Amino acid sequence: MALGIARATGRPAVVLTTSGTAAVQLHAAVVEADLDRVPMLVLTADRPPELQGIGAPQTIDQVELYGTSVRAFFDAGPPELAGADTWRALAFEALEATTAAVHGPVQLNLPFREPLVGELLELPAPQLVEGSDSSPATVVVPEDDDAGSGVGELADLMSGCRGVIVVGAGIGEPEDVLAFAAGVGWPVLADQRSGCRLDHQSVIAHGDAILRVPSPMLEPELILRLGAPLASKVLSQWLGSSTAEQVLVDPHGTWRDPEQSSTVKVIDEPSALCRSLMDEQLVEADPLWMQQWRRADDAAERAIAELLADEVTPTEPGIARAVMHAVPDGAHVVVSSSMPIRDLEWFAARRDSVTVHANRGANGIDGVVSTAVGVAASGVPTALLIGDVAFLHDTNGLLGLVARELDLCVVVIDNDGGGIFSFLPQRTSLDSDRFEQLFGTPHGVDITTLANAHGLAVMEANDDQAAAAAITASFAAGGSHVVLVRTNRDANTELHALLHAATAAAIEDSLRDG
Ligand SMILES: Cc1ncc(C[n+]2csc(CCOP(=O)(O)OP(=O)(O)O)c2C)c(N)n1
Ligand SMILES: [Mg+2]
Repeated sequence: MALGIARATGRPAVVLTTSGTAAVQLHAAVVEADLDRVPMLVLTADRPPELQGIGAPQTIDQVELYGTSVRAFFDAGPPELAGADTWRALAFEALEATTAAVHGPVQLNLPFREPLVGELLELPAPQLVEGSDSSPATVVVPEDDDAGSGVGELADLMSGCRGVIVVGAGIGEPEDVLAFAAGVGWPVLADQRSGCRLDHQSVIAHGDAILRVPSPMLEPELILRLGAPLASKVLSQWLGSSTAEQVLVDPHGTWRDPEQSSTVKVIDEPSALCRSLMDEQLVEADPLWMQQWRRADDAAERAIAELLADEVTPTEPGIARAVMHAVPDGAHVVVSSSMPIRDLEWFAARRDSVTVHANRGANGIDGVVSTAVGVAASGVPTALLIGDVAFLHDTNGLLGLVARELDLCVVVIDNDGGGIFSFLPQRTSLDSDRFEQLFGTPHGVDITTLANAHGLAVMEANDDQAAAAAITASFAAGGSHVVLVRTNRDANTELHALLHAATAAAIEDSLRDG
C-alpha cells in the first residue's frame, strides 16, 4: 500500500510495523521500491538491545534487515529524554534519504523499552537544518568520444536521421517528449507507465506488434531510450540486435540497460533533455519515416479491434482494452504482472488522461491488491487489472477496504491459474497433468464468495462489452467493487496467436501499400 501511495502522489509513504516477522513482511515491497525507485520510509519497531539474542519473544535481528535494498539504515536507539533534541534531525535525515538521489526505501529502526505506554510530551523546538540541493547536473557523456560533451553534440548526432524514441516509466513531462518527437518527426514507442501513450500523432501503441514483423522500412538509425526498461520482450530483443546508435538517458547515471546495447549515455532528466534538444533546431526526418510507422500502428489497431469485435465470450486482451476505454478521465490504472501488463502493452489503444502504475521493479505478483488500494487512497478513481493468482496472493489487501470509501474497481481475470505459463515450451513438453500441477496451478477458489466475504459486491461479465459496462457502472456508483471475468487459458493462448498473426498481416499490408 505504501508503494501505491508513493506511486500515486510522488511522495514517500511512511509504513510502520511491530518487531519480528512483521518487519520481514515488508521485504518484498522494499525490494520493489529499491528497483523501481519508489521513495518509502520504513519504521520498524524493535525490542531494546538488552533483549536481543537471549530468546526474548518477537525479537529478531532487525539491523540492516533489508540488506542492500535500502538507501540508508538508521537505528534510533531506545528513546531517552536526554537525546530528544536529536529526533527531529534523525527523522529529517531518514526522510531526506528516500529522495536524496535515486529515490528508494529507507529503514529507521526504533527499539522501545517497556512500559510501552506513556505521556506524550512536546518535541524540543526544531533546529535549522540545511537542505541539500539534490538536482543532478546535466552532463552528456558520449561514450566513444572524450574530446567534448554537450547537448549540441547530441543534436548533431540526431539531426536529420531516422530516429525512434522508446519511453518507459519516470521520464518527467510527457508533453515535452511528444513535442520533441513531433518536431523531429520520430515515432514514440510508449510503455503504458511512461505517461506518453496518449492520443497523439507521434505515439505508437502497437510497437510490440510492429517489431514482430521486421521490415527495413522501419529500421531506425538512432534509438533514444528514456526511462525504465519496458515490459515487452520483443522490444528488448530488438534493442539487443539493432545496429542503430542507442542513446540511453538517466538522471542519476545508474544505467538500466539489460541488453547492454547503448552506445551513448546521457545523464539528464529525460524530458528536460528533450526541451534542450528542441532549442537546438534539429533537422526533421523525412516525413515518410513517421508516416510509415503511423500507418503500421493504425493498421495494427484496426486488426485488433476487428478481431476482438467478433468474440462472443470474454477475452483477456479485450478486457485490457475495456479497462483503458471505460475508466473515467483522470483515473489511475494499476496493472499486475504477468499477462495483464502484457495485454495492456500489446493490445490497448492510445488513451489520454489516464495514469498507469505497475510493480515492475521486481515483477512480483505479491502485494498488488494493496498497491492498488494505496493508489486509490490518494483520492483518485482507480481500476486494478489483475489475474486470479495475483489476486489470491493478496486478498488481505481487501481488509477494511469498504470502510475506506475509495473508488476502486478491481477487475479480476479468472483463468483458474497462471495463464502466462501456457505460452512457455513447458506447455507442450510436459504432459497435461504435470503441467497443471507445476505451472497452471488451478485452485478452484470461488472469487465471488471470497470478495463477498470482504463485503464487496461482484459483477460478473460474460463478454468484453459487458466488462466495459460493469467498469463504467462501478465508477458511476462510486465505492469499491469487483468485476469478475472468467476466461480459459488454452483459448487465450490461441487467441493471442490469432491476434499476432492478424496484426502482422495488417502491418505488412500497410507497408506494401505505402
Ligand atoms: C511473488 C511472486 N511469486 C511468483 C511469481 C511467478 N509468477 C509470475 S506470473 C505468475 C502467475 C500469475 O497468475 P495470474 O495472476 O492468474 O495471471 P495470469 O498469468 O493468469 O494472467 C507467477 C506465479 C512472481 N512473479 N511473484
Ligand atoms: Mg490467472
